[in-house]
Amino acid sequence: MRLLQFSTSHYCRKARLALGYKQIPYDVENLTPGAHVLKLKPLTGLKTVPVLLPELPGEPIAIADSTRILQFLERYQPEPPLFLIDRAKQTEAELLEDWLDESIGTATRFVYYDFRRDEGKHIDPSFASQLVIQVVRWQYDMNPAAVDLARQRLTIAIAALADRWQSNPYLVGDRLSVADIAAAALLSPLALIPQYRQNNGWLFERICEIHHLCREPLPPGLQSSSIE
Ligand SMILES: N[C@@H](CCC(=O)N[C@@H](CS)C(=O)NCC(=O)O)C(=O)O
Repeated sequence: MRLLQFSTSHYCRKARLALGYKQIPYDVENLTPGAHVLKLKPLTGLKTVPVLLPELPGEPIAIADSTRILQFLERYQPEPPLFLIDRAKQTEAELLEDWLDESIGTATRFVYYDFRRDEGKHIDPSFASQLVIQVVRWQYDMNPAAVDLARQRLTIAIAALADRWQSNPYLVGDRLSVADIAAAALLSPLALIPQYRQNNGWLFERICEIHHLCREPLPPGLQSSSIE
């Protein structure tokens, strides 16, 4: 299998966590932002990564969207399962996954890129990096009002996740689910932002645990921390 990705994308991290959990061998192909559209549009009709190319007879050529990729992986290799046996719990996990994908992953992106152009500029002050940050901010229309809304959304999300994750290793039920994978990936960029790190140690502990379970290298900011 081949994963088309941007190396820094938190949605691509979500796909890698699932591949790692199931121990499915795969190669990655890192696309160049901008030029990626030329490759992806004809393949999937969309312009986002991750895209999985199963490269297997009888399987689709390309699967776009992290949620679809997780569904495909569950069908292709059911063990170890990412879907919960209890139907109601699985639906709850899918709802959380969708909320994390559609709302929280985007809010994280807004807050993260705002940080990287301001207090976090020292992480990579190079012209090339700051140019990418400016382009992404322009692409997603990241103005101060939108960043403020995103911050508020993250505050509510972290409080909601705390109710589940602080006292239980899993967000739903007693096993890893698509909800845990989505949360671990889509909130991981916050590990570089001191304000989030200082106030939510439990969150980054869970993110590390899930990366270990999935045999995926820890995200930037957690790589050599005491949490590890
Ligand atoms: N819902 C999609 C979102 C993926 C997504 O937003 N990917 C971003 C990278 S983090 C992307 O490919 N952006 C490029 C573009 O929109 O042209 C998923 O879960 O796969």
